[in-house]
Amino acid sequence: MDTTPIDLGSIDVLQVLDEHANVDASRDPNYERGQLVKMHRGLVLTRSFDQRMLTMQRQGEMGTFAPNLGQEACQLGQVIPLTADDWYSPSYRSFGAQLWRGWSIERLYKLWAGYHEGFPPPPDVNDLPFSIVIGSHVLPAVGIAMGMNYRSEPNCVVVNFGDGASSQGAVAEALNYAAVNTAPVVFVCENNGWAISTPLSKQSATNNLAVRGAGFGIPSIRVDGNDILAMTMAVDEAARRARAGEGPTFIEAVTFRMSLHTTADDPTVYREQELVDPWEARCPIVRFEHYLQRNGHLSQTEIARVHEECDAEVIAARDRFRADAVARPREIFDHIYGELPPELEAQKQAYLDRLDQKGVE
Ligand SMILES: Cc1ncc(C[n+]2csc(CCOP(=O)(O)OP(=O)(O)O)c2C)c(N)n1
Ligand SMILES: [Mg+2]
Repeated sequence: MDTTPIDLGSIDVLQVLDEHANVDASRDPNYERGQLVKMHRGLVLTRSFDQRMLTMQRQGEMGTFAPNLGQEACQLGQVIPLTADDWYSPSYRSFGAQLWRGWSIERLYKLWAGYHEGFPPPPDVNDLPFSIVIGSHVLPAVGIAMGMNYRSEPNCVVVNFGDGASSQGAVAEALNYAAVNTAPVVFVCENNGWAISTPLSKQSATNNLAVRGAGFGIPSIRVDGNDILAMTMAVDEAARRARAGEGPTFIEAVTFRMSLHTTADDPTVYREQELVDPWEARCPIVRFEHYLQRNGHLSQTEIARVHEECDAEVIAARDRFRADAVARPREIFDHIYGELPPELEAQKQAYLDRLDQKGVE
């Protein structure tokens, strides 16, 4: 099992399970059955949630939503090796990782439906709220890692950002600062091929984004992002290095955005289906299920049951969300400023008057 980060010039793709679920035995981490079953459940729950959210958005229950179809392994693998004392700084597409870290399904429903109760991370979960401002959250993640350095805490921070974000200046500054100061941070660049309608080829002259980490002197590695075992191993090794005071690692997770950028997007107007089709065969969940079956960890019947149970779990959470989520339109000015600036105070008054006129509570 060789997960040693590789120098610029020899950056390679780490893969344990190939597209046909054949295992590179020299790299198989041989996780225990209990861990493998938990990982599988996490993948399936992520997909069930994704599909339910899309339906709920189309039925008017969610404001918007950023699906992660096909990126489930990449997302879970980046947090599976973390402890509760490590920190995670997600992007808006990271709900699979959030579910694994301890966010409840109801909290995520509330978040995407616009209820402020859904936004704060749950108590005792060391996560930041996700960032929508592309790349901006990578700098504070390095800041948290520097805090660990100053306090000699043996922990690390994982921060996740996209291929598009990797072209932002803030990300370059974060990489450089972390490298120079040996910050215990794991940069996970989730290269899903697209930044909304912009393909990687239009925003990067190299299709190997791991060189962006290596260029700053950070040990960097490319990983098959649709291979849950490879992702988990790579992040585990990077987290171990970070906690041991050996500084940052840059992981380029190569995957593909199978679905919409967000529910406001229609990819059929800018990309051909032929580009998407080959990735169907690389489905991270099907691949892992073949592995589990071949190794006698789960039967076909047990796998089907996990899918049913996860679907039932997201439906039950939806029903609790519906019962609990009561719109309170009078609060919409209340959660940003401690003291409202005068122009917003005037807007608030006008808005409240209008609610009064319409008889809205
Ligand atoms: C600073 C900034 N610029 C532009 C946008 C608009 N925007 C939202 S998502 C996105 C694309 C991001 O692509 P990528 O980083 O590859 O992440 P992905 O959506 O593929 O997960 C852009 C340009 C933004 N949110 N923030
Ligand atoms: Mg992208």
